[in-house]
Amino acid sequence: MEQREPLVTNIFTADPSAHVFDGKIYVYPSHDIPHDGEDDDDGGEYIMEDYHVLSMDSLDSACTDNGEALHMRDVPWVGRQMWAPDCACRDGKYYLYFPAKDKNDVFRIGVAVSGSPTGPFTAEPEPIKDSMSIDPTVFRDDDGRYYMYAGGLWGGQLERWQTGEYRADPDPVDENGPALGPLFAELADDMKSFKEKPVMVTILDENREPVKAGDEDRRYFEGPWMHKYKGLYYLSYSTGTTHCIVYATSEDPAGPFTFRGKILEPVIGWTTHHSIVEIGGRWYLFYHDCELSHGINHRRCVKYTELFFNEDGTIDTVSPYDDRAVLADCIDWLDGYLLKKKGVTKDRQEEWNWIRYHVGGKMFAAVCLDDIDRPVYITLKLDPVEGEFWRGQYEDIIPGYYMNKQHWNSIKVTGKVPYQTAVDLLDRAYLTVLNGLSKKKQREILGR
Ligand code: FUB
Repeated sequence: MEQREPLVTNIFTADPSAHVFDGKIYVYPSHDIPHDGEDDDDGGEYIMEDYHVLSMDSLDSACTDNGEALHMRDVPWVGRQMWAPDCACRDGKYYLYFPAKDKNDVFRIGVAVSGSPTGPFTAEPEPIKDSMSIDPTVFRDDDGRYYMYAGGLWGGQLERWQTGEYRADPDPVDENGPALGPLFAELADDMKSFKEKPVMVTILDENREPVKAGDEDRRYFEGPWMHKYKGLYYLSYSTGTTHCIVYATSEDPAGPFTFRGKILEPVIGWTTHHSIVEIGGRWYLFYHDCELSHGINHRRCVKYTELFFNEDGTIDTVSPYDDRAVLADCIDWLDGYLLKKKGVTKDRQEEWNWIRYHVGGKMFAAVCLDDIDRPVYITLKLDPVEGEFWRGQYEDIIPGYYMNKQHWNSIKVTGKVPYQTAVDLLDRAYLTVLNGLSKKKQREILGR
């Protein structure tokens, strides 16, 4: 599957919760139903009735829609609106956690069980005791304990639970007071109940003060996800009204968490919702947008892109519509792009682990691979003055990597050089070397 492209187009999908079970990738999305109704502040446009599980053998293979895995007709307590689900595996059984409004129009969280990650799932007759609100995600810690995080403001009804009891018409939340949620609870061994009633998790700012309810760039809105990286717990979530995915970290899965930064800039459409998963030693962000429907809020599509951690544990912000991820995945597109140019040949320099591109037998570009064959740099030849200019524009373009540093320049593929700039520089490198060949050789190559 291509990065930043819809995983499936036969149905509209959203809120992807991605997991690797037994070496295969499974995505548990919401299944958006197209209609012509209006949007409202309570998410009335999200009228979903069932779940489909998506699966892929690897990120390079096609994505399969495995069909209906659970429908609301088979869940006695559900009234309407089956929203963002997640799935956890324990002892060979798969537990699908899903929020839906009960017959009183109150969001609760249900669980359904299957022997297969793709279902069909059999739902428990009642929602999980003491569950409330939306967007459950279940995280399995290294010690085998399972924690649920959940909750969403506005249509997700979290405000109705701020006193601990349900109130259909709650007081407005004090903008200068601490923000609400998300909810946190450890699951009992049966995976169908909580060990204790859910509590609200605190997210702190840089002064170790709780993030305020009015701080819309940082306060929790909905869509929590938990992952662990180098022993640290990363709680990520949507900021709702400001449309970003952000994160906070803690050494304790129950928090408090300290706000760290932004993971994903706004996507096309009002909602944003994600998951983060390690696949084959690299990290990926699964998310949705409304590109497939040209911006209709309730017709979304799920996508993925690679995520990059810095040495200090911070996460690089993804700008969903620039093509940085394509650069990091550059071998296929380089082949497609460069081998179409006249006279271009390719070989592999085993000793250095480089893939080299030549014109007229002279190298003009190369991809330097690491010891597990991941691209690290694209190295290319430029006129020295031009090279100096571009190195001044981007700190991720450095003087030649193992090469004559006057003519050769290396673009760090996980850096911030835009895709189009890299393409333009490759074109220039090709012409630089082509123009340096004898006129006779040039005529042979160009067929003139
Ligand atoms: O898909 C319905 C709701 O939209 C989800 O529960 C929220 O996270 C938002 O994505």
